[in-house]
Amino acid sequence: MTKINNFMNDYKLNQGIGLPIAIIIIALALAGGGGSYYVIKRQAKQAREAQERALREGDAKLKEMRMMRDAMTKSDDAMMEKEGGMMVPGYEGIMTDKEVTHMIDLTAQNFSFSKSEIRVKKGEKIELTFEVKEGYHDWTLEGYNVRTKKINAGGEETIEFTANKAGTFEYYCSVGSHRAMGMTGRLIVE
Ligand SMILES: [Cu+2]
Repeated sequence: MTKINNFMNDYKLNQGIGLPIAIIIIALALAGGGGSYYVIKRQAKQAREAQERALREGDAKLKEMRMMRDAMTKSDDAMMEKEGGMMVPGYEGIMTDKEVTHMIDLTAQNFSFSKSEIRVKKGEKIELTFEVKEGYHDWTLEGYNVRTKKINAGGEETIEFTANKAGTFEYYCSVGSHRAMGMTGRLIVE
């Protein structure tokens, strides 16, 4: 506006030349301002469109993720149904019509096992993880012909067998006189 004021002052000084120039300046200022108004409006529109596009893409991604999740849930259900199995809360194993996997953790130290009695159901598949905390030991199960390797402290072994005979079976460590020293327990299959 100072420019225009200057021109107006000039106009007052040089009446006749100043007026047309002042009109041109005002027209240019309006055109320029109008131009930048449209630029701002266009930029705002582009920004809004970009935002809408991002939202649409986000929706599509979310939809895709939901579909994947649903498909996974369905396939898990279908698998369980096919295998005739179900997860039993609080039970350390997977139950199926055919077999039950019973997982057992057992540790050994000088000269005892962490469990002196283990109870399983007849027909269960036993998955026993034997871990040696101290010394050198094994886990031998009478009546089943099942035993781990002799293992040093820090080592472990997982053995699998099916408890297909009911009864009470003694287990022990076959290293040296460990059995006599109290490294025994019993497996009850009922
Ligand atoms: Cu032992």
